[in-house]
Amino acid sequence: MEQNKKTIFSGIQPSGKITLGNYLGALRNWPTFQDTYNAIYSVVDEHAITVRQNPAELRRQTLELYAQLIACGLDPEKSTIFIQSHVPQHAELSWVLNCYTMFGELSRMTQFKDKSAAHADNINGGLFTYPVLMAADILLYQADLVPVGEDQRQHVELARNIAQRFNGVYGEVFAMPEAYIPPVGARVMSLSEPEKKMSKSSENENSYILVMDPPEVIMRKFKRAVTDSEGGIYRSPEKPGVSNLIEIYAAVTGESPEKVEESFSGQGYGAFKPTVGEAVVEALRPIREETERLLKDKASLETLYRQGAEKAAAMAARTLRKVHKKVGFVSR
Ligand code: ATP
Ligand code: LTN
Repeated sequence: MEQNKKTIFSGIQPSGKITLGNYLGALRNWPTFQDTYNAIYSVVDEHAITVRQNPAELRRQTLELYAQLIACGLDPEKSTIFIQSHVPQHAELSWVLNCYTMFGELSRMTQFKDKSAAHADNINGGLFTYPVLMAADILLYQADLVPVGEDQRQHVELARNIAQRFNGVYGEVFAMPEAYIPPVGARVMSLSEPEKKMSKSSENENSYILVMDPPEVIMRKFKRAVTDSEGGIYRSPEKPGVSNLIEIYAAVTGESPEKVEESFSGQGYGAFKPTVGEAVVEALRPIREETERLLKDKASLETLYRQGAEKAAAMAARTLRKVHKKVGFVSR
């Protein structure tokens, strides 16, 4: 690890197959940091089990996601890429930080409220303390910057509060992390219910585009995307579906949303929807193909995630040792 570089950390859950929202809001931005930062990225399987997962699928999705991080341009030589459960320090620090996090703070987390409503039959302790494990992920690596989509801003804020509280008692143990929210694509909305964010754990598969969706499926989902009866191609709070399509198109083509509105003005949805679909197909094609290639070579993938976990654990162990000492645990 180079001492003069700042550290960046982010995580993504293998709780389903990744969506266009995950890609535009998070993954796509990650490779841009790997030359200028100590970049550390994790497939957070421990977070994923806060809602019930099918074990065989979780295992497959974890490997697929790991391959996708590389397919999106992360270089295991430059960045540290690992699977969360392979680095036990995350769960260990999480326990300590739980004792420095207030019940009231956790009760205010909007993701907890949303997920408790969505999984009313399984509101478990892990769902509640999810943000503490996320704080542990970030603070273990002394991360300065945390690139996430808009929905995670509140969790990063909580990680800062926990760090501040801990540092307030014990001195400068943790670096103060800051969220980095990308200027475009930070909140891709559902194609079927555009008032909600596009989510990989949605029950309705027409609501999301998966990075691994074949072109014809992507085209079909865009053609079915919910719009409105007014007909104009411009952004407005009254037109969440159309606004979302404009923003998706802008994000994948690199054009500004204003420019997109201008060039499609006067056209109907019948032409606009497939144009957005085609742009998305082309943006995702190289990632899908590279992921498929990487997944064929399980042995190489295994070498990579083992090396990643080793590198991560070396950094994490340093922070955990310090924390254990500060709180008064006898050294091992
Ligand atoms: P789940 O639906 O299971 O909660 P998710 O789709 O929200 O999962 P996460 O693994 O929780 O995905 O998030 C990975 C990253 O993707 C985070 O940085 C998150 O902010 C970002 N992200 C998730 N959904 C979107 C979205 N619709 N638009 C932009 N970014 C998103
Ligand atoms: N909670 C995040 C995933 C996540 C994460 C992290 C992101 C887990 N640990 C640490 C940034 C830093 C999510 O669901 N989007």
